[in-house]
Amino acid sequence: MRRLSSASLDQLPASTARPSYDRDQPVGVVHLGTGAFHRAHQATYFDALMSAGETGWMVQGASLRSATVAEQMNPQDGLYTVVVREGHSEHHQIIGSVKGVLVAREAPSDLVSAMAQESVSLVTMTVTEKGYCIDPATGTLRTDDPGIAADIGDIDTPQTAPGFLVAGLKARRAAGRPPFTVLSCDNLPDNGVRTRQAVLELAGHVDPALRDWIEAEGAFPSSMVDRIVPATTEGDIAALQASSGLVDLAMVKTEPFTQWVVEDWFAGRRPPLETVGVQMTSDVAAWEKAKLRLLNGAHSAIAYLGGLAGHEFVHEAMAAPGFAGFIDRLWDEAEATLEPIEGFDPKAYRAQLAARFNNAALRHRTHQIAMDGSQKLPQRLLNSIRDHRKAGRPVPPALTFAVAGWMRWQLGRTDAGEPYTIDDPLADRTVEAAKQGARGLLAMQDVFGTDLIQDEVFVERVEAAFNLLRDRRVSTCVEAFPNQSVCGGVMR
Ligand code: CS2
Repeated sequence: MRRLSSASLDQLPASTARPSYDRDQPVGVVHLGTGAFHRAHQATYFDALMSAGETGWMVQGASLRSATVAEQMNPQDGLYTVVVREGHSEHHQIIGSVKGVLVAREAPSDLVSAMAQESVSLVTMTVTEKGYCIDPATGTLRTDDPGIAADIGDIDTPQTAPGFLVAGLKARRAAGRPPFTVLSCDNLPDNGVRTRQAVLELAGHVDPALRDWIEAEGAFPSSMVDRIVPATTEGDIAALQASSGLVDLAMVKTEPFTQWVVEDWFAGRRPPLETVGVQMTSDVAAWEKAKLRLLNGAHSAIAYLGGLAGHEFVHEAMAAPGFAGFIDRLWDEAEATLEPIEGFDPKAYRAQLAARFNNAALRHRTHQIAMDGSQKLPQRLLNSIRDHRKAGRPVPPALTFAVAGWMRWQLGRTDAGEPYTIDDPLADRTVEAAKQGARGLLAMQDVFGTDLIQDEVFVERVEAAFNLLRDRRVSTCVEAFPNQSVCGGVMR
């Protein structure tokens, strides 16, 4: 069976949308981390820009470690299908904005050279929370990370995302070119601020003059990104092949919804993203906070509690007894920590989120979201709890219950006794700590900071919830959550 590529595009069914522009144009963007999320999100905006007649916004993709994405995309000339699913409807669009994918580990200097090209004015990145090599609790660069330590020793052969940014900026300065804008597209609060801090700190170790130049000339806008992109399965590829007649190993599946809010702070040429639906603003932080606490906070709660209760997919967990009510309660608590945003209606947003989570056609696996929990917990759940406590309010029960769900997840077995792998950079430590109970986990300062363990009421509540989730069935606990007789002494 033939592979999707420039040469086979004309074999696709007429209903499949495809690039209308000439793809032979300069690269304006380098993207670090060309995973499914990037392909379903940022790359589609650059595709829309070029479809609208803008030129020079092709994306040079890069994977920092694995060659898998390069193997999926390069034989396809960077082309791939975005499959948008909702209910029984399905829409297929070929995206043409990605030129190809470099594997940084195999050829680090090729990626540095790509970043230093004159036509490039933007480096975007989706390297996941752990890719920033920062301490999740404090947001500072982890100089004890082996990759960062290696980058400090030899910045010209970088290994980490901050390392590549510093090496790319160093090469531009040496070539007498202005810096590129660094646009983080990961689910981190103040992602631009954090990226800038990590880059400046690393550059300071390497060359203080380079650090000063980046500080003075560089731009690190924050951004909020949103689109649910479940991992592609072999079944998805086979189904697409059956309808399109071509094999597309780089396809992604997603929902109709997409949102991108970008801080308007650019060094050099700036893509007119506002013409393709991006919200350009001077303040992203409030949007990011709302999205992290409402969408991602609920996602993580569903992942741990739903996963433990044996639900494979988000929509299945949402339909299980007690879950939707529990998530609504969690949203009440998270919403209470948000400041008003112009153009943001929490009630409508929550209703839309519930509908998105109920999109059964997505088949979004709870285990996918459960990954890397230690890196996600602070911004998704813990900071909301902190805000309640700082405001002198009671311990918020649903948020606390969700944190206890993450703790219970570290025990490695579902309600039915099925074992699973805990996919987390700190798994060795979380698994050991969970054996000591909730307090063992709370002592992990890189997750919980130093404040929460001193909040005795919170500690008692989360410990009681953890013990409950450990000793009874998780499904029963969620169902009984609002019920005083089961959760009364514990959660109220
Ligand atoms: C999810 C996110 O896997 C996860 O942790 O919560 O990837 C989520 O689907 C996106 O942030 C939606 O924009």
